Amino acid sequence: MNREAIRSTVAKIVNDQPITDIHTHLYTPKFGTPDPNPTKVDMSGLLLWGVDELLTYHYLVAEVYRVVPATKLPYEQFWKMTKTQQADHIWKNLFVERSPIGEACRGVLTTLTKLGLDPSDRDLVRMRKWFAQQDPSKYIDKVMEIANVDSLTMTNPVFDDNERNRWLADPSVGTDPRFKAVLRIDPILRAWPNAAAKMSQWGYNVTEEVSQKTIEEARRFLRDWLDRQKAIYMAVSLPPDWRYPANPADSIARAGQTMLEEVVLHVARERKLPFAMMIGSRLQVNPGLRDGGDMLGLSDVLSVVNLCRKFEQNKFLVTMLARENQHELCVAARKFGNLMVFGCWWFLNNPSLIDEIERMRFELLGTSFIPQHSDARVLDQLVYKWDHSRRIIAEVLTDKYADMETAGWPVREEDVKRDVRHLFRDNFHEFLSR
Ligand code: FIX
Ligand code: ZN
Repeated sequence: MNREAIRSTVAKIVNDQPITDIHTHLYTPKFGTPDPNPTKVDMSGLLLWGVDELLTYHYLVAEVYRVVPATKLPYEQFWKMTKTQQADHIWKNLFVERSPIGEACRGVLTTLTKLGLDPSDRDLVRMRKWFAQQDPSKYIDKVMEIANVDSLTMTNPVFDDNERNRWLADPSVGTDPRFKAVLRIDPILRAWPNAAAKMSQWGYNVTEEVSQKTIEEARRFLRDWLDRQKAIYMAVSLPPDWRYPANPADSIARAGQTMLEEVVLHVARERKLPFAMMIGSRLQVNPGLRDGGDMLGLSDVLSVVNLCRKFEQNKFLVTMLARENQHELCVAARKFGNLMVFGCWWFLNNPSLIDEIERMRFELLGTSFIPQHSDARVLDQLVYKWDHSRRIIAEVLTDKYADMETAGWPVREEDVKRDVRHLFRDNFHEFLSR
């Protein structure tokens, strides 16, 4: 096959491959959709969708404050605006008065175009009318079909009151064949004293001091929620200064380490579930931007190595936020079969970085990794996040297959199909069931 033939074959196979999206912030319709004029913002419906949610994505809120500073529009004033007013502000300043060339802006355009809504007439009102006609559950099917995604993995933070109360009120809230749940437990490792206080309010006999009783009760807590959610893995995000083993002088980090070793990894092993670590998020450096106020920091791959070596019976799904950690993480995965590298997370989810990272991963890991996840917070984002990533991954794969062909191993369509199936679905499912 010449390069052009390889390119078109690979592009078609990558496009036709249904994807299991292993990390999103999307929800089943039973979790409700936001009330346009919410009385209690933090108790609003959780499934975000539609053009105003697309435009008020926290990536774009952060970007609009680059062009209209808080000295001109104080944050609290922005958050008092209705979602539609916020969306109008972002559309005007990032799309109309400047070219929407940034990845998050371009993503909105790709989504609107692939939904058949030509954004070039810049008429938000017309587009809002179209979205208002959609039924959330049917719309999930439509978006999954356009994005060619056949399974969505939620992120279910049990320490979030709005989320937890919905599970307690109706455990079937997560029951939807299109969605799988993930037990997200950041406070247990990031701030054990706060987590302990909440868990004891919920009837678990735990204390800040990590006694044997606390360990037993915390394990019971995880088992209860894994059963309630039928979660397929447990997950946390960790700060750049997370270390394993923890700094002995830091009592909170030490408590977090004991909870990790004695509770989280113990129950994960018992249930044969992977433990996902998303490492490198430095939270709320600018609280005014709310979800848009987090950033990244260089993290420690050796801590991941220490954990994989010590807990060889555990399975670890790992993604890191700093570009500078990607090479070392790839090499760490060459040393530990219980380490599955996944995704170009958050600030890495940009074409130039996806290209660089995937190229390096194919060269160091062959097809034994999970190239991407969407991290979609708004349902419609699935359309652009997978469209953009598929194109880049197909380009990189084309180069790799062309090099393989030059080296004397002919490219066969059935082999490409098998490899792409591994990358976008089977590596994850095999890792879950291993
Ligand atoms: O911790 C996470 O799951 C992050 O993905 C999110 O918190 C982050 O805000 C995000 O949306 C990244 O894309
Ligand atoms: Zn996420």
